[in-house]
Amino acid sequence: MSQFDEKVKKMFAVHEALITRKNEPVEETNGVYVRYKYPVVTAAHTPVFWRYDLNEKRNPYLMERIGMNATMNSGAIKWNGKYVLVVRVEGADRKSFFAVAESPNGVDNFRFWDYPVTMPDDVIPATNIYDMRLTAHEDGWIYGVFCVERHDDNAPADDLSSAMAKAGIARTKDLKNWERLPDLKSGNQQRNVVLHPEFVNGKYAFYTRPQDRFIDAGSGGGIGWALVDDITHAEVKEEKIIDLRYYHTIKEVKNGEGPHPIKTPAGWLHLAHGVRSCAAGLRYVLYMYMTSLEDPSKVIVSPGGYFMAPEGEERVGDVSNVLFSNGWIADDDGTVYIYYASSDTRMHVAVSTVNKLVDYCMNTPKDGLTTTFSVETLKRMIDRNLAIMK
Ligand code: M1P
Repeated sequence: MSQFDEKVKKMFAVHEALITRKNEPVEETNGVYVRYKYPVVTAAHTPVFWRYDLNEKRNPYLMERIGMNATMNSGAIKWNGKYVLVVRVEGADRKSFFAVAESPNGVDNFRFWDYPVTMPDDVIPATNIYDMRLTAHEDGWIYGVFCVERHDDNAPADDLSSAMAKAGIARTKDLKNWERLPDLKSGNQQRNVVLHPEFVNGKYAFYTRPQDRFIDAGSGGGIGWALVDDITHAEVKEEKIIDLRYYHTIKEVKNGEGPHPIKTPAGWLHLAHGVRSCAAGLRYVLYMYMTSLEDPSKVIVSPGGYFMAPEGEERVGDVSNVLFSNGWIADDDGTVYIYYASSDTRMHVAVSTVNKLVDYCMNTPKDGLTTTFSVETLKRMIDRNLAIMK
């Protein structure tokens, strides 16, 4: 075997060892969920044949030709018995694209399909697309709703950073062939838009996140809700804010819906991200809330504080101090696989159950918005516990 072939063989073996490595639950700390030790998808999980030209004549030094920078913010769905992620892969050229990775058990052995997703363009092509939320809708289609980013042509000529965010919509039956629908029409910029899985009053329902500017949510007060008659020409005509931002909370600066909510007998279970500002920059954490079965836009419980925050090596990456989730899978036995990205760099999984998550939502004290309220809440817990401990 030539030296080149040996190097190629070794590279494939190292890659195979990485993607087939058994994952391990980390000892439970808070009783709500269990994190898994190893990230489930990293840039190194992308196929060797995406990154290296394997022809010795064209690539005698066996150099990486197409670099992959990150694998993050992934939509998730149980599909043909497999745990499937539509991963946001970001190349070294900063362009994100979607690629499907599937696992037989949800916690390890995620393997990418051979080709990335070919996403058709809308009328005006986008520069970048990312953060797909997958919804198997009761109309029979699987929808992918994602952020579509284009340069803001109204910005001064020397400003090459200003951009416009919109929600792109596409649908599929097989996760391979995607039909692109027109972008969601809206009076403001939108990111973190999510399609609710059921019709509401006979209409498609979207969770929205109106924002004045590309980065700042500005006057967009939080997670919004809009009903749409025709998904093939989706337009936000009326939008109401259902989960508001508040001063001195984990979602003071911004928030955004995560994956579509999970239906439970107690209500719709929601996972979202909240953003606050600090001297180190923005801090993104995950939080939960529940809405009513009768009216999915009506919040019924809002546990205070964060559900998950970046820990250990999760805290460091391309955009440090960030947890972000746009995918989870609820199995028929009630197990919930929460897929989350850390610091815009890699994908992880944490596992819980529907019952535990509902219990968490129902019994975590709300954020009373002041220190006094928090201390009184804490004192009540101490009183009750000391009475038991006596
Ligand atoms: O960098 C953190 C996240 O920032 C954005 O989220 P949001 O619009 O809520 O601020 C998104 O670009 C997301 O992809 C990214 O992970």
